[in-house]
Amino acid sequence: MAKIENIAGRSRVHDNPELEDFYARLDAVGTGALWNVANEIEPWYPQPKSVPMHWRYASMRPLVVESAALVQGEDAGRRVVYLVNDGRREIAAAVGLLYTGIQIMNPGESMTAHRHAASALRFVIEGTGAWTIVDGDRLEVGPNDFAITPSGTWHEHGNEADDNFVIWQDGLDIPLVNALDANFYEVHPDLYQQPGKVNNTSILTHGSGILKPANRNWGKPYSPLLGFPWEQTRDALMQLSLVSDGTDHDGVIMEYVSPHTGGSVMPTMGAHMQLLKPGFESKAHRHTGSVVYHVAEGCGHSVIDGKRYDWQEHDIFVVPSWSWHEHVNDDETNPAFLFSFNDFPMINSLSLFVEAEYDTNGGHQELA
Ligand code: GTQ
Repeated sequence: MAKIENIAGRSRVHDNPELEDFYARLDAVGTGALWNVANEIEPWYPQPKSVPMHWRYASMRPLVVESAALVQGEDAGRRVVYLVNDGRREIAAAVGLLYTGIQIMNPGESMTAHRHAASALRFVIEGTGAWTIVDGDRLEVGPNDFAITPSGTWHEHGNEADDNFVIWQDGLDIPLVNALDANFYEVHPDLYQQPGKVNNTSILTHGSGILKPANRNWGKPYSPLLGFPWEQTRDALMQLSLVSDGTDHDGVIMEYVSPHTGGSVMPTMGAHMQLLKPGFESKAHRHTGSVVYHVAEGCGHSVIDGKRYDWQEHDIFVVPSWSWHEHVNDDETNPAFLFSFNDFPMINSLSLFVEAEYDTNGGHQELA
């Protein structure tokens, strides 16, 4: 049944027996009448299937820990509990075309190496001893560190601690790459990579934050820096917060960037860390592009499409494209830190970014 909109320029064709007969004959030759679907497939503004959602770490953690005893890492490939958006179950997305999950590794455990066309990122939640080898570079990561395994890179993960789990959040663009019918997957021919002699090579080479090695070419479409340590990240935000209040909508916010280009770390997904000063209340806005948030430190709440979500450390919540949202740090003494990853590099490269500011008079204004 066509969605009728009685507006000039929109589809307003009512069914009748003659047309129904015509539609049946169109269908029989693999065609259809655009006017029956036009108002659906060309909405006035984005109509995401994803809904705002909030997953409490306190609810997920016991189940994630249970999975570590129930399933062998080598049988699962990766032992991950993934986050399902109520509106996107069929494509395993947490929001939009972004996937996210919580991965747990037992002490001493390691996973086999593989690569895929989808790009991946990690945000470490808890545990020492985590490592990931990305194209031979063995990267050591700890709580609140951010790391990337770009499209096509061999990667495998492990936990060398004797007595603690490692739990981290994975973020991938699997639903996007599948929507484009462009996904490939390969298991490493030797099952495990041979790491280089020096650990954390990408950080030692590209991680200074102020200097760039001279005379070095980098021909790949992603950041040569693969790991972004928390201490350096937190310091950068704290320092910026001494001289800036940041933006009305996000507070003090910085993007993790490729030191080679100054742009997003990967071509499909970008990531930010933001600091909400004690008591900070953002203004509401909305924009195209989907965002997955992870509470790195502190507590507060966000209002997404009119509903309040109170968050604590390591909770995850999502803001679908074009949803109104605002963030509040409920603590009057301590800053709150929100890690987030997004599809902005895609939205921007396709010139599809649109932002609007919430107008308390009821309407909204498009921002230039
Ligand atoms: O580690 O590459 O959570 O391929 C889901 C799919 C993690 C990974 C996930 C993956 C990975």
